[in-house]
Formats: sequence, C-alpha cells, structure tokens
Amino acid sequence: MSSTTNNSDRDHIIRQWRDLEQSDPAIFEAILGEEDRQRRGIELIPSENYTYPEVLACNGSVFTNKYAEGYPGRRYYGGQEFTDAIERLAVKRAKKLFRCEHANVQPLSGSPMNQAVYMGVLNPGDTILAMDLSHGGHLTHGAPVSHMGKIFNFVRYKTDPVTHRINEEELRALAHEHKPQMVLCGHSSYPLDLDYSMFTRVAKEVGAVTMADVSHIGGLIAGGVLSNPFDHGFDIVTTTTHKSLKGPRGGMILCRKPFRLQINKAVFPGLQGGPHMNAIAGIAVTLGKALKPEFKQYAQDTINNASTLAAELSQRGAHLVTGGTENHLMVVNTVDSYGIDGHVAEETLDKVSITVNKQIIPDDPLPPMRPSGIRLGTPAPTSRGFGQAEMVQLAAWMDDALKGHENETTLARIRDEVEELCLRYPVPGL
Ligand code: DSN
Repeated sequence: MSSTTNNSDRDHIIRQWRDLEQSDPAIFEAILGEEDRQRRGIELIPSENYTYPEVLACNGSVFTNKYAEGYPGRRYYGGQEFTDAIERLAVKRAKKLFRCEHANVQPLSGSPMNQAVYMGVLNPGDTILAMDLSHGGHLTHGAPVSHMGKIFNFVRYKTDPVTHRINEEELRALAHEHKPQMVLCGHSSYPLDLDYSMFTRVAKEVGAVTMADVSHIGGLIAGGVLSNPFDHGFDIVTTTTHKSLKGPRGGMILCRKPFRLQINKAVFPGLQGGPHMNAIAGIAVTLGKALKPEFKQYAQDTINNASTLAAELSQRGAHLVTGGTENHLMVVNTVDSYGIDGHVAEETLDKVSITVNKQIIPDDPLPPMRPSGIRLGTPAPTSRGFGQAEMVQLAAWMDDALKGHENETTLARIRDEVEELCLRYPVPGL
C-alpha cells in the first residue's frame, strides 16, 4: 500500500470541525454535549465502551466516501487499492486473534451479522435451539418480535434456577425432541461463562451446526480470559466489534472453512450492499491492538473489576441474578434489593451520572419497559483506568443512591463525587 499524500498537511482535520461548528451548530453542540456527558459520568452499560482515538480517526476518514461491493480482489467498483489492503489486514488479524479459518468483517453490526449466518447456513422454517431472552439471550436469537423469529423456528432453552447454568440433559432432551438444524449459544445479559463443549456434544448427536454469538465477550475471548468456542469444535462464531473489543460499530463472522462461501454470499450480495470501509479500517486497527500483550491485561482487569463490583454490591445487600459474575457483567434484581423496578433504578442512577440500563430477569413478571432489574458492566470504566479501589467506591455510591432514591440531597452529593472522580480519569480519545 503506498500513499502520495502530503503527510505534513493535517490542517484539514481541524478545518472539518470548524466547518461543522459553523454550518450546523446544533449538531456540533450535540457532539460537544455528548463528549461532556461521557467525560463526567461513569458508563456501566456492559455493551458500551470507549473506542481508541485511532478508531475515531478511521471512522471520520475518507473511506466513508468509498463503495467496495464484493471482496478484496473481486469488487464491483474501481479504485480499490486501499480498501482491499485494509480489508485484507482486518481479515488476517481476525483469523489470528480468534484462531479461526475464515473471517468476514463486512457485517454492518450485530443484527445483520446474525441474520447473515441464519440465511447463509439454514433454510427458512429450519429449527434453531437458542437461549431464552429473559435468561440472557438476545433479540436476534429468535425473539418473536424479530424478523428472524418469524422466518425460523426458534426453540428456547433456559438456565437452571438453582445452578444458573444451562443443564446439559435439558438441552439434549430439547435437541432430540425438536431436531434443530442449528444449536446457538451466546448472550447479552448472562454473567457466567459457557461450557462450549456441552453444545458441540449435543449438536453432534442431532447433526446440527454450532454457532456462538460472543458479541459481549469477544474482547475477553481475544484477551484469553474466557473460553474460545473454536477450541471446543464450534463451526461459526459471531461478534460485534464495539463492545469489549473496543472497536468501531461493526460485526464479524468467523467460521471454519467449509462455511466460508455460504457466509460470504449471505453477507454480500445476500443481505448487504457496500461495506462501511471506514468502520473496517477501524476494525483492522482494533484487532491489531487486541493482538498486543497489553490487551490481555485489559481483559483480565475488566473481569477483576466486575468481580469486585459484584462482591461489593452483594455485601451491601444487592441480589444478583446468578449470584455473581464470571465475565464483565452482572444483573441486579432491584425489586428484591431496593424495592424499585429497573426503570426507577436506571433514572436514579442517571441523576448521579452513573449510566446503566434497565434489564429483564429470568421469567420476569414485570414488563420490559419497567422490568425487575438493571444490567451493569465494566468494559468502559476499565478502559478509563478504573481499578479495584474505584469499584469499591462505585458500589458504595450505587448502594447509597438506590437506597436513597427519593433523597435529592443525597443524590446531588453523590453526583458531585462521581463527577469529581471522573474528571481525574480522562476518557480515551477525548
Ligand atoms: N444492544 C446490545 C446490548 O446492549 O447488549 C446487544 O445488541
């Protein structure tokens, strides 16, 4: 890859922001407002993170201008010298990082990523065994409100109410009863690690393809602190790139060689047109960083922070679904813990500049907009440099705020303390 750009002239980057300020002040002000919000508050939504400054640069780069339908070396538009180079790099790094035989880095995000797998590997009407949404699964794993839930026949397994794990015999019984074409695992609100070999054992018995959606924990697998489904014989693994991986918004489908053509055709031309090459540049940068030794430390710190936060909250009387955490997230039953639903808890924590999301709990008797819990995660505060001491302090603030949710003086005091701490830990990229 060669470039004839005059690298000493970077004034255009400063000009871009000045132009935005002048031509569309409403949007400019909103960007500054969001920067300020991120700077002042603690981000605990487990699917969010602070990406690298280099990724922000890629996102705002001229790759935004370029169409690149097809794959490197085989595109439907000219001018692909640089797009081919970055996509090849992203694919090479993804394969190395996740120890897989093939990678497609074009999915625009998590939902099209999973749709492409189902459409590429299965036929409409086929059966997929997947985790129940309220037990930790994801909308794209066949929730009845999703299009995929209408096209395919999803059969749901749940977690055991005592062990909080997925019971192998129950999974086996469902598999033998429904004869699925695919056994799918993965989650967006489940705090424990999975026994991937259990899924491959059961899938093999009924001749099903295995797929793991590791979107939440992709960075933790890449960092070597959680199990990699490919080490347990999985066929297909999907992950978004903007959660624990810390990259731009995007998705990747990783698979064994025999699925390569089906997957590629399903993404393009099956489901998508031109890939977002600015995001793919950022994905390549992200994967390059995840291959470095310091990323392993980030992954370990993320898990350690979650474990400390969970222990501290529990010690103060919070009821954690599954009793604790083995990954980056936890779900707190706020009805049992504080006598308030997840919506009130989310709004209370917003008032003290701690951002969380309301969360349904297994077989939740309450509706999704006012569910029984909240979901917390540590990828973002860990990126910011928070460690064990900050987790202990954070648990104390959350506990005080949720117990004193009607006391505006307490909330104002906590907000000031939270913001004072945050200003000592700059947000990466800001
Ligand atoms: N929206 C993401 C999450 O919060 O888990 C998953 O799609």
